[in-house]
Amino acid sequence: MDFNDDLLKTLLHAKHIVVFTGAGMSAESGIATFRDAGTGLWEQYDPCVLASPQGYRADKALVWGWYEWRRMQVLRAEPNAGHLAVAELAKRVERLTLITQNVDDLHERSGNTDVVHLHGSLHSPRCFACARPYAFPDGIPNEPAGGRRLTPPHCQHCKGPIRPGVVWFGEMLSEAAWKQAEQAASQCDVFFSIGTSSLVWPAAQLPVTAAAKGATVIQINPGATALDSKAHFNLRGKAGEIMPALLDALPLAVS
Ligand code: BV8
Ligand code: ZN
Repeated sequence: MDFNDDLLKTLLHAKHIVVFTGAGMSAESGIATFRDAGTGLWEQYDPCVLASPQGYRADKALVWGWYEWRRMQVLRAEPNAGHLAVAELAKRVERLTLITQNVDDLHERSGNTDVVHLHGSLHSPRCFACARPYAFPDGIPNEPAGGRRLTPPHCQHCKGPIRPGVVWFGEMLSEAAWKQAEQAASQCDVFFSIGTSSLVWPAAQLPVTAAAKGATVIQINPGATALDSKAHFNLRGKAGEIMPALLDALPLAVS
């Protein structure tokens, strides 16, 4: 796979790279992207409604069953070549900030540390009423392929229903995570946007901020997205193919 010389030169001299990822980053690990996560029982529901406090209040068992089914997929999945290439890139550059919209832990499991989770994590459930953290029992949930309703467990302290530790639509992002992400986007000299449809705000603002501050924006996605017109390089293809090829094209010491 050939890459544009300017792109390689920019990477070679990069002092601070931001890698911003979405659900497409985990697609090659067999995890349905957010837009496709509504299969089986959830086919008839809009994921943006299921992923909201209103959706949870309306039918806790439907939503909790969806998240347990997704958590099962994540626990059964392995990081893919794209995750591993991002972890390798972090070793080669002076400074890399990894920001993800994903609620899985595949970046951590491929060796990245200090991952900024803008939308929370499947692995940190908490009480819907008193917000106390809830500890999952060991093991992998064994959810039927087509999915099922599953009544959520209850908080030991106040008996409130347990909810996923993710940021739902209509909920605020963690102040600290957002501040860290905005700062990195404003200071970096290269901003990768990998596997995101760039439709969810305020996360979708990050590459726009980076470009406005003079960073080179590189997008990796097999399809067209809302970011196409603002990215300096649009690499059409899968993260698990393009990222390893890009690392191969770079000499070992990037900067
Ligand atoms: C908020 C956790 C303040 C849950 C998620 C303007 C400003 C601020 C807010 C808004 C705004 N306009 C609208 C809003 C409201 C809303 C919003 O953005 N709505 C959208 C739908 C228009 N935003 C919010 O509510 C946010 N909160 O702003 O707080 C506030 C408070 C109150 C009232 C107003 C404002 C909170 C948003 C967080 C939602 N939570 N996740 C869960 O996961 O269940 S977002 C969810 O979508 C996932 O995190 C997912 O990662 C994310 C984004 O989707 P993508 O990652 O892009 O995934 P998608 O499936 O869309 O696309 C996959 C892509 O991968 C595709 O492009 C595909 O081509 C590509 N791909 C496929 N295979 C591969 C690949 N790429 C590479 N390689 C491959 N192999
Ligand atoms: Zn509680």
